[in-house]
Amino acid sequence: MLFDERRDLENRMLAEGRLPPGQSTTLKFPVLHYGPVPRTDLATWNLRAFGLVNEEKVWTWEAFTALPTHTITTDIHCVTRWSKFDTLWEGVLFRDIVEMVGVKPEAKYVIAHCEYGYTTNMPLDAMLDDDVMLAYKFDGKPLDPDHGYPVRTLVPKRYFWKSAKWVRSLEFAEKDRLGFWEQAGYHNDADPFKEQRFSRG
Ligand SMILES: Nc1nc2c(c(=O)[nH]1)N[C@H]1C(S)=C(S)[C@@H](COP(=O)(O)O)O[C@H]1N2
Ligand SMILES: [Mo]
Repeated sequence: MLFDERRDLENRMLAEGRLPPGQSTTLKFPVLHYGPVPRTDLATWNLRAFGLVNEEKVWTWEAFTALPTHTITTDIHCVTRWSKFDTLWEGVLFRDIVEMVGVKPEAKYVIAHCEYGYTTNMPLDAMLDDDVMLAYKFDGKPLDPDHGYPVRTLVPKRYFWKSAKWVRSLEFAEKDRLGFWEQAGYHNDADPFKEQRFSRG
């Protein structure tokens, strides 16, 4: 029964061109990360934007959740070969953050820094896409601790390791700097439809 439901969905997504090569469908929401799940106290939590910006900013939880939000429904693809369709997220658009801090023209890359030192890097251009956000709700509810509570980045057009859980700061940089999985041999671009899983070498 569950198998049929999953197989039907998979065939439909394949027909619609939404299932990237080498992926299969999941109806669950798997949890994947390196290291422990942080315990966050919203009273002391903050989010910082720094580097090549006109004005560094720090948002408390109160200030961050007062910013305008957007909701998006999108597909997510993990390099470990599962894809999940029509996931519903709410948060602050990354481009709105960029607007608020005023990014300098030399800034070409964004490095997301998370609790316990996880990082992931992205070109600034790609982060300005209208589906990239700092998400703090999934399916209308606060994120689960396992899935990045209180805030994660969401970069749906890349493999899911580019979506940084427990994000605490956003660095704007002139030069690219490989993040945690990128240093471990994952592909720097991570486009699921080009199957950019691992870097050559
Ligand atoms: N801070 C942090 N974010 C992270 C990771 C991590 O280890 N630490 N793992 C990444 C990987 S490899 C994946 S596949 C997704 C998994 O997100 P999920 O657990 O919500 O499915 O988170 C990404 N973000
Ligand atoms: Mo992953």
